[in-house]
Amino acid sequence: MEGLEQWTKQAEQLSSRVLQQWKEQAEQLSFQAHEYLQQVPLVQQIYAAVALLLLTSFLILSGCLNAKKLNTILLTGLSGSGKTVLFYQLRDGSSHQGTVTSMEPRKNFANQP
Ligand SMILES: Nc1nc2c(ncn2[C@@H]2O[C@H](COP(=O)(O)OP(=O)(O)OP(=O)(O)O)[C@@H](O)[C@H]2O)c(=O)[nH]1
Ligand SMILES: [Mg+2]
Repeated sequence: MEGLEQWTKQAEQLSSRVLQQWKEQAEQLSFQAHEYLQQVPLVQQIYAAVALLLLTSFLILSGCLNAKKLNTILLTGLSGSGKTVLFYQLRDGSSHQGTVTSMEPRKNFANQP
């Protein structure tokens, strides 16, 4: 038991050290990016932003146009709410009376071993 606690403490220390390193690296990178961006003229920044906007719009539009139409639907609802009847009506238009509930609650559940 003591070994497990020690191992957990070591793992926590290691993960916090790794996270600290990642945080420092991210801060350094963001600082470098900021320095670099300040050297780029404003006009070029605007061109880059517009190009990025156009590219994103193009990708979203082409994704929407080429999206395949799936023939899958998901029926959800409480037990006995009419999912099976609705399924049969969608499938062949039959009313399919006398459906059987898929799940019956277990009786005397608390007494079961
Ligand atoms: N009056 C009326 N009864 C309905 C309607 N839809 C379903 N029922 C009845 O409700 C009962 C339960 O319908 P099911 O389709 O079996 O319900 P379910 O959602 O599949 O139930 P589970 O399989 O237990 O999840 C059946 O006796 C149906 O005949 C409806 O629109 N109106
Ligand atoms: Mg059902």
